[in-house]
Amino acid sequence: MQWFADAKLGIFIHWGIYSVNGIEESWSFHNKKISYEKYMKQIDGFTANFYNAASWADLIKESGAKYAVITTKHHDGVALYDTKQNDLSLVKKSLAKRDLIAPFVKELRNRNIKVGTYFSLLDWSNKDYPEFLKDSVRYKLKSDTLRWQRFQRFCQNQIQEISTQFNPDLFWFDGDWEHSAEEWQAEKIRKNILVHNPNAIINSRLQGYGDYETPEQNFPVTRPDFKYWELCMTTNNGWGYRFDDTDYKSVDEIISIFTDCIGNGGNLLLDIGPKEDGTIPLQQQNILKELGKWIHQNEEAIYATVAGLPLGHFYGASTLSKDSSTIYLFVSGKNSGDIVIKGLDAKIKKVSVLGTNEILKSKIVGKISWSNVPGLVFIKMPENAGQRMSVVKIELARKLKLYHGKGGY
Ligand code: FHN
Repeated sequence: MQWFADAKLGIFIHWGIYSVNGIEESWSFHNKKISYEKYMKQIDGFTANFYNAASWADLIKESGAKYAVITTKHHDGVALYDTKQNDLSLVKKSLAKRDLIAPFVKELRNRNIKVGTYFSLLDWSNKDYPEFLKDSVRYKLKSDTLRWQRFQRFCQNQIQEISTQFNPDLFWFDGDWEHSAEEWQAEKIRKNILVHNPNAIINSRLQGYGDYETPEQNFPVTRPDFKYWELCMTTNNGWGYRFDDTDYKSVDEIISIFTDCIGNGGNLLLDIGPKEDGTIPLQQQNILKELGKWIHQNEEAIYATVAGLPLGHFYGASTLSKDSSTIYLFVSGKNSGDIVIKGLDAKIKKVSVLGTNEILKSKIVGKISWSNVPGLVFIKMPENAGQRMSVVKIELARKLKLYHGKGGY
C-alpha cells in the first residue's frame, strides 16, 4: 500500500458506449431514461478513431498523477478488452475492432504510472445476472442457484482475464452493492487476484474484502479514520463524456479539494470522460495540465507526505513530512495578510513559500512565561500571493509537537 499512500493523485477514466451519445453510463437504461435497446445501439457509433494511448498517458503524466484507473467493463456489460467469456465487447461489436486496454496499460507502464482496472461486478446485460432494470429482475437468485453459479463463473473468468492480460497494480471494483460478499464469493475473488499478483491492491467495493475506502463525490468533513482512502470525483457532473455538461469545477476548486484530501491523509481519483472517438474534452485536458503545473511547483508538499495538522491548529489543509520536522500549509491564492497556527509546541527554524525564494516572517503571540501552553504563530503572507494556492513551508528545529488543550490558567 505504500506506493498508493505516496501517490496522492490518480486519474479515473470512464470510457464506453455511453460516450457515443454522451449520456449517463449504464444508469440511463437501468433507470429507464432510455430503452435498453436504444442504449446498446450506441455500440454501432463507437469508433476510437482518434484514440492515442500514448497521448492519454502523456496527459496523465503531465497531471502529476501516479496512477490511472480505466473502465474495463461498466454495469452495461460491454468490455473494452478482448474478453473470451462472451461476444459483448467493443473489440467484437464496435467499429473500434481492437483491444483498448492493452495499449493504454503499456503506455502507462512505459511512464512508470501504476495501472488500475475498473471492473463492474454487476452486469445488467448478462442473461445469467438476476438484476436488470430498476424495477425488474430476470430471476430470484435463491430460486435458480445454478444460473447464479453460471454468472459467477463468467464474472470470475473475466477477472482472471484482466489479471493475466494486464496484471494491474490496483483492482477498482464497482457495483458490489446488489449482492453479499458470500454471493459474490468475494473472498475467493480476492484470493485469486493475490495468487496471481501478491502486490495487487483492491478498493473497498468488494463487500469488505478490499484494502482502502472509496468515498465518492461526497467530501469528508471530519478526517476519515481509515488507514487508506481515496475520494473519487468528476471534473463536471458526469463520469463518462456528457455532451451537455459544461458545469466544470475550476482548477482552483480542484486544487482546494485535492489539498483537502491529502491533508486528511487520502488520495484524489479525478475522473475524465473521453468521447467515443478517443478525444478528451478540452476542458478536461486543461484541468489536468493546470493541476499538473501546480503540483509540479509544490511536489515537495504532496508526494510522500502524510496527513497534516489536525482540525483547529490551522484553518486550512496541511501536510507533514514523514519525519514530522516540516509542516506544509496550503494557503488560498487570494489570501494576503496573516495566517495563524495554534498549539505549535516546536521552535521554528525557517518559513518559506515553495516554488519561490520568499522567506516569511513569523511572530509568536501570547506565550505566557509561566505556562507551557505555546503561543500563537502569526505568519505574514506576501502581498503578491499568486493566483493559485501557495504552499508555506515551515521547517522546525525538531519533530513536531502539538498542544491540543483547552487553554487554562
Ligand atoms: O454506478 C457507478 C457509476 O456509474 C460510476 O462508475 C461511479 C464511479 O465511482 N461508481 C458507481 C456509483 O457509485
